[in-house]
Amino acid sequence: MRLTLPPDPPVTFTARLHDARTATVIGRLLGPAVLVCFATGVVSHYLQHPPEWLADRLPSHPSGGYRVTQGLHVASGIAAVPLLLVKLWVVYPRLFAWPPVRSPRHALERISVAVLVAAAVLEVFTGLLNTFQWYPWPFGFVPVHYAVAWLLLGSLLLHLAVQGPRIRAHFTRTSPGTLALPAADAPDRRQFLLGVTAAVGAVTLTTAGQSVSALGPLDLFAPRSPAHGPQGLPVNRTAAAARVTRASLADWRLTVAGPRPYTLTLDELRALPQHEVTLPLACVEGWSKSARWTGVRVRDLLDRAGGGSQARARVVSIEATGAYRVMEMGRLSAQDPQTLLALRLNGEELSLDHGFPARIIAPNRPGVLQTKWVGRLEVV
Ligand SMILES: Nc1nc2c(c(=O)[nH]1)N[C@H]1C(S)=C(S)[C@@H](COP(=O)(O)O)O[C@H]1N2
Ligand SMILES: [Mo]
Repeated sequence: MRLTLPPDPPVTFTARLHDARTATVIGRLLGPAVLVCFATGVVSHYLQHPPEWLADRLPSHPSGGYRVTQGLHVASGIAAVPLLLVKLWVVYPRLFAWPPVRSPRHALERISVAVLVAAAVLEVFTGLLNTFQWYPWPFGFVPVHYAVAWLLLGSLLLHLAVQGPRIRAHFTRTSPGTLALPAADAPDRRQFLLGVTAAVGAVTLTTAGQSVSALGPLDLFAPRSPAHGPQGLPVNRTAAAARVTRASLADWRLTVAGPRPYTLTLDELRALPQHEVTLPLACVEGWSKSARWTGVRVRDLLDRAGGGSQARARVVSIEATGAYRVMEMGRLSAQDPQTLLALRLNGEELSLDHGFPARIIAPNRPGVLQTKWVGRLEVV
């Protein structure tokens, strides 16, 4: 019986950059970016949605911890965008490999790569658009971004295992196996990688200024500049968007619920011992900014309602609707002496957009949990 040869591939790729060495070198950058992004993303998720056993153990220190982890999350995610595009460009000729499936094992490998690519693209796409607060999809951002992160991690680990021998062979220039590649690749690849590094450096440097103040002057493309906003601080959701007006606050009282409930007027709050802290506001979208806050310790308010030293808190905003109207705070945060019901920001009374008459500021917490326009505190 005569064997017929398979037809030639529809396209031939002669470019030398589409080889395993280039794919490995890009992977050496993309892999760590994805892993850092994953780890810091899990931190962010558990700070915002802790399971019951964790809620009272979430550390309130270091006070700027979330600023660092979320800054890294967004920066590594942004760096992953050009790296992912380049990686796909390097390996795309394999899409046209012939025959498309050589064996059951090969078929599984291709399916796992398809899942990896789909998860990676979906993850950076949803994350990037979230930094612009743009949600052009019918599903909730948080659950999907979180679930796809695990899918991405799983398919990445599988990919690393399957490609292990190849990665080892091409990991360094002196790895066994690398010598088999045509030496003529070297200058091309060096220039290519230089370009990729420059692109990644450029997108990182022109966006990291949203959380690294030293890079502020280079902050050209981040959706929000920490330098702009009333009282030297950006505003995420304005009072107008939350439908909070001076008029709606005319009869404002702080209600503190607990075994010994009470209410306070703003003047009564101002008459209580005031404390000053310097703490950053660190938005999940990536911007952060440190500010000086003055107000009453949350633990003192809870204590007066009969909370005791183990109390946690629930905080309710006067805002009628909105995802961040009700916030829960575990014991370590509620009892931290730096956790304030703040009345003043950078030496001035809070502006309406920053949460007048009173807002929460707490160490090592995501911005979404720094509740503005607080109307009610509950001992839990
Ligand atoms: N009541 C209420 N508090 C809120 C929000 C909100 O939408 N409603 N947004 C949160 C988010 S996402 C952030 S980042 C911070 C921003 O605070 P700022 O607007 O004072 O900078 O407020 C938080 N507090
Ligand atoms: Mo935020």
